[in-house]
Amino acid sequence: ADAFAALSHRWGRPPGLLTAWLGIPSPILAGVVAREGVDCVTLDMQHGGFDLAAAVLGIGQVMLAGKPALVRVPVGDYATASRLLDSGAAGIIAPMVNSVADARALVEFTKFPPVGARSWGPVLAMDASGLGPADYLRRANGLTKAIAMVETRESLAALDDILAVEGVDGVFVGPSDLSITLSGGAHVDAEHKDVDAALDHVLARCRAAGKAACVFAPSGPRAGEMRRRGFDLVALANDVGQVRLGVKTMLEQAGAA
Ligand code: 3PY
Ligand code: MG
Repeated sequence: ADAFAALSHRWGRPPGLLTAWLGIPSPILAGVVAREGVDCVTLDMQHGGFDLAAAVLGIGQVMLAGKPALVRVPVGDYATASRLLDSGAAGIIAPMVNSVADARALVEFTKFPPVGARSWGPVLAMDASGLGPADYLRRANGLTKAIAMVETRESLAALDDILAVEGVDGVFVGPSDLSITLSGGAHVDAEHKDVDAALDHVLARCRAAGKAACVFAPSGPRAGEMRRRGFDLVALANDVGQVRLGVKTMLEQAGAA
């Protein structure tokens, strides 16, 4: 149960967790990154290239490194969320959760009764965690996290009701989509002052509800700032940015840039 417990023990407690965020659909890369100092690794099936097979293999590699794997599913694809939990994902990030109905659908597929209606079949999750069926059934709703993305005006308006849905463990702000919706499509700016004000609001409402506040950060410095502000889980930009930064840094070190 180590990789699950590593997430659930620290969930909602400072200091905030830092997650890598991968779109390049390589299970091997997921394992490499997991062995660095990150707290967890998120595989992105919404905008990244991960399909179900690559995500299942990636979850395995991340767990082999002793770290929890989170997966962002495609919009509304809650059936896939169940399959990823069956494979050992420690949490699901669901994009564009705009209403209580969306939040309830997420919970239905990610939590066992009586909270939700998740179907039984956690074969790899039990194998990797060492939990037998009775323990997995008893503990899964607490060990695995259902995280609803708040990244539209509708979602912000429904925030308190979404946070009140039993089984929603936290919300995750998508600052880029939020900047688009808040500006009526005029710009995409993850660090715009309107987004910043919304971030404070989400953090305060999460605190009031006793649930975790998570956020995507487009850069390392911004990730540090979000963590200091009190976010419980912060995504460290993405794999493409990290590879670019690595190449640039090494070129500089080689005196070639
Ligand atoms: C957003 O900023 O909209 C996200 O979904 C984070 O990747
Ligand atoms: Mg988004």
